[in-house]
This record gives sequence, C-alpha cells and structure tokens, in this order.
Amino acid sequence: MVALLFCAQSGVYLVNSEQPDVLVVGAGFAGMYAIYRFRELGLKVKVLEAGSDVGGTWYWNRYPGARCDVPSLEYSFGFSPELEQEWHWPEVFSAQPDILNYANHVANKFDLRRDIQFDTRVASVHYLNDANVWQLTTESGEVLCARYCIMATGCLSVPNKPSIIGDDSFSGQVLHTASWPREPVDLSDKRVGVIGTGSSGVQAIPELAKQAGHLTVFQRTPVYTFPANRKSMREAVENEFKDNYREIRERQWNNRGGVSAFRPTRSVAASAPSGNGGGRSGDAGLIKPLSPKARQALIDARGLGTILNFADVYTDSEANEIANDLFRDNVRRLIDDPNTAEKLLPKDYGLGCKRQVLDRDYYVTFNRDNVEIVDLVATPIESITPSGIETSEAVFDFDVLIYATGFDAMTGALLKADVTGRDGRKLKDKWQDGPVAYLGLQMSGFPNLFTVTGPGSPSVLCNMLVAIEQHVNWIGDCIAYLKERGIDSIEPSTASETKWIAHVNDVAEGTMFTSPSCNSWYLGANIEGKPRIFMPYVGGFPQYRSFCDAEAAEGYPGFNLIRK
Ligand code: N01
Repeated sequence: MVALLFCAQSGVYLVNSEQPDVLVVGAGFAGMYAIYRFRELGLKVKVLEAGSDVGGTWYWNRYPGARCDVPSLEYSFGFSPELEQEWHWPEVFSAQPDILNYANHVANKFDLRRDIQFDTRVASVHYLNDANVWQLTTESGEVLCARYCIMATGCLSVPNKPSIIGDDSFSGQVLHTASWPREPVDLSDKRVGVIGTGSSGVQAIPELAKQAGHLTVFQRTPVYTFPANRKSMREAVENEFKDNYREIRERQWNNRGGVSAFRPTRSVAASAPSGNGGGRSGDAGLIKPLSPKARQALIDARGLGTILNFADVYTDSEANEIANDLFRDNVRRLIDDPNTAEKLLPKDYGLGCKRQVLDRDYYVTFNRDNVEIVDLVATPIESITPSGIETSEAVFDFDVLIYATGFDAMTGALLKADVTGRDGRKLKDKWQDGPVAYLGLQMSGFPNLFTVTGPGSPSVLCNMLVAIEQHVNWIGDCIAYLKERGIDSIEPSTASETKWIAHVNDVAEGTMFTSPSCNSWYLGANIEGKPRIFMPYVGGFPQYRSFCDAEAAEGYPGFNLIRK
C-alpha cells in the first residue's frame, strides 16, 4: 500500500517513497556527516544549504587570517580510517583554505553533494500535526516534507551586524568577517576600518595591516589573546598520529574538551600538536602558591600561554587576578607606545570568561606605522557616514569598512528559521527567556525535530568535529530505534527538559564563564535584548555523553515516544 502525505500549505501530495525520511538544514560538517551516517542506516536524506557549497563555518569565514584553534589531526572526522590515513594537513593548526579543502575532499570521497540542495535558504520549519511531518519552506517558495528534521545550522552561523546610526549610508565597500566574499578582496593602498576585536578581529587585524594602506581598529572591549601554535606539520608527527588514530579517537571521547592531548613518543616532543579546544593545553599546577619571581620565570621559560595552564585561574578569583596582572605586565613589553598598550589591555573582566583567543602577531601589529587603535569606550561611535566613521572625538575616512562583530551565537540560526512546533507553538516564544532543550538535542513540543550541537550540549566548549559525530550518531540511532519499533514521534518530556536546564546552569555556576563581570556570546551578552543565559554545557564531554548514552540504552526514559 502506498501512503500519501499531504504537505498542507503547499497543496502537494507526496508519495512516501519519494520523500526523504530526514530533511537536514545545513551542509557544514554536521550536515555532511549526517548524510554519510543516515545513508549507512538506510535512511533517505536531503540537505538544504544556503551556501553554494559545503563547509559551513569554513565556507563563510574566509577573512584573511581565519584559522582553527584545535589541531587539525584532531579537528577532523573519525568515522573513516581510510579518510584519516589519506588526508594530509600542511600545518598543525590549519588555516581556513586547508579546512575547506578537507571539507571538499570529504564531500567528493563520499559523494555527498548528490543529497545536498545548495543556494537554498530555509525560511520556515513547520510541524504539521495531522500528518506528523516537518514542512520546510525555502526562501524561493519551495516546500519539502519529511518525518524527521535535523537542524545542523551551526553555533556561529548568523553574523551579528550591530545597528549603528547611518550604517546604510557608507559609500565604500562593506565587509563582514563571517560572510567574506569568495573572490579576492584587494585592500592594497586602501584606508580600512575594522570594528571588533574578538577572535575574528584578532586573527584578521595582523593580515589586514599587511595588506591595507592604513588600518584603523575600533575596539570596544580589549581582549586577552595568546600566541597561537604556528608549527607546520612534521612527517614523523603526522605518521605517529596516523598509527595511533584509534587510540586518539578513544581519548577524544573521554576528554572533557574532545581533544586527545596525544603526544607522539617517537618524534621530537616539541613538534607535537598540543590540544587547545579552548586555549588550555596542559597543566602548570596552581599559580597562587608561586612567588612572583617563580611565575615570571615559568613564563620566560615556557611562553605567555603558560598562564592559561594554571588550574586555579578558572576557579579562584584571587588566582584569576594574579594571572590577569601577569598577562598585562608581559603584554606591555610587546607594545612600543604605552598609551596604545593601555588601550589594548583588558581590565574589566578576567581570563576564562570568554572563548580564549589565540593570535599571530596581534600586539606587535600595533607597532606598525599604518595601524591605529580607537578606544570606543572613551570615544564611542556616534554614526557611520558616507565617508567613514564619526566618533565623539574624531572623523575617520575609509575606502573599506569591515565588521568583525561576531555572531548571534547558538540560538541565532534556530530562531531565524521560524521553527513552529505542535499546535502552532513558535520556538521563539518557547525560548523567549533563553533556550530550553533536553541535552541540546530536542525540545518538548517539537516532535521529531533534532538539533546538532544545540544549546545545553558541550558544543562550542568541545572539539566541534567530535561533538558533531556524537550528536549525529545519537540522532541516527534514535531514528533507527523509532522506525524498528513503529514509533511515530519522539520529544523530551517537559520534566526532563527542565531538570537538564537546571543542571546546565548548576555546573556553570561559580565558574569564570558566569562571573558578573563577564559579558560573552556564551551568555548571549553580545546581542541586545538576548536573555543572559549560559548556553553551552560546561560539565565536560564524557559526562554529557554518559547522559546521552544512558537515554539510548534505557529506551529513552526522558522522552515521550508516541504511536499515533
Ligand atoms: O566575535 P566576538 P568573533 N560596536 O563576539 C565587537 C569563533 N571563532 O567573530 O566585546 C563596537 O567574540 C565586540 O565588542 P564587545 C570563536 O568561538 C573562532 O570575533 O561586545 N564593537 C567584540 O570585540 C569566537 O569566540 C576562531 O564589547 C562591537 C567583537 O565585535 C567566536 O567565533 C576564529 C559592536 C565581536 O567578538 C566569535 O568570535 C574566529 C558594536 N556595536 C572565530 N558589536 C578560531 O578558531 C560587537 N562589537 C580561532
């Protein structure tokens, strides 16, 4: 018997055998792996992607200097030993073009593009009660339906472009780091202004300074940034990694940040990549018991990044202050002009509050003749004008204006997609006081809708590739379980959702992430009007995984499973 489903607003009848089992939104690493895994499970999958090709974050963030802060041998898929062995990473921490090459290689190798519809932005994601299907409508009006919908929309995929008086009036070129053009941008001899000094700004500024005639950096909040690892890949290290990949993947799954911290034994230890999911790469003991001389001696011997490896910096506010002072003292030495140095040094919040930023020559860039910094706290932007930026103190003229102003993180893409669940309930209403979800995987009232690395999961605090594989595997296994047993829908109970959110908040409480002086995108503090809630799960990947595994092993007790 052929069942017909009615895709209500489209007026189109779809034969079951022709429609996908699963619609996935997004062809970044999450959507790409979903195709591979769901095909393995015998599911028909279709991915809708706004961009013209695969890669997600690495497709859009093409700004000069863009680079990953997790070693590439670890920031790579673990599902295919053949893929692990054949791919060569030129550097220990890869630049954006190399990561995008890898994404393309994966897409080619597994023939992923045949299940991806590119240049397709999803405008709405609606659950149709009677048919028990998700109906996705694209911006061009196309309507698609499937029983299961996976939002693989990324944690940092909606660029934040703050609204500033006159911002439409600028007559030069306007760029955003998170939607950088695919064609080369020629900045030679140009007067360039850049707003924002988070990870993107800090990575881009040294490169922009080399390319531009003059660069003016508009900084609202100074950043704690540490020198990044610049090693090119050594054959011996790569080989040893490849020889031990199974152990490395196992270690990743048992590490709180999803990095193995594997150290090659057969090669020179100093040439090994170090795990750096959030900027921390080892253990230097406690900072507080050390004398000032001993602290400085450690930094002189091991480098500035040693500060990040003192465990008490993240848990003890006194230790945190010591570390902050030490950071400032050491950075002052790098910057020629003391006034510029004082502008660049953070003083109002501590290390560990924000995602750790890593750089290549950030501070010394401000010693260049063609670079200046404007402190927006002292002299705020009053307006953007046809020729540039006017602050309370001065007028700046530009040919190019660059926003490095970050993202509406973690919830932005989900809320932008107009997700509407059972009985017409909007996700934006459910989340008006902050995201509520169970395990960052599902929301009550939204049956058969799954999020990959959603709020309430380790996501951005974990090696993303590891977090993605774990989520997609869990979702795939869950769908297979439902299909095998003829179960029509799954969604978390409100009780398990409420309990989980309380736990997510509990574990974040008392950490530097949530200290009152901290204003980070983890807390939604970068977006006006966004509720201040710590969104990722800070309890560590292994602990998180044990909750997910227990749900699956016990037949999903925290969820409502319904046969219609
Ligand atoms: O964004 P951000 P990002 N006027 O939000 C400023 C990942 N990432 O794109 O702090 C003036 O951190 C804002 O100032 P303030 C990584 O997870 C990873 O840089 O709000 N300024 C801030 O300086 C990272 O954490 C990598 O006061 C305004 C900046 O813009 C995340 O992406 C590389 C403003 C935004 O910083 C986000 O980083 C790049 C306004 N109205 C990104 N509005 C790596 O793997 C905002 N700002 C290394």
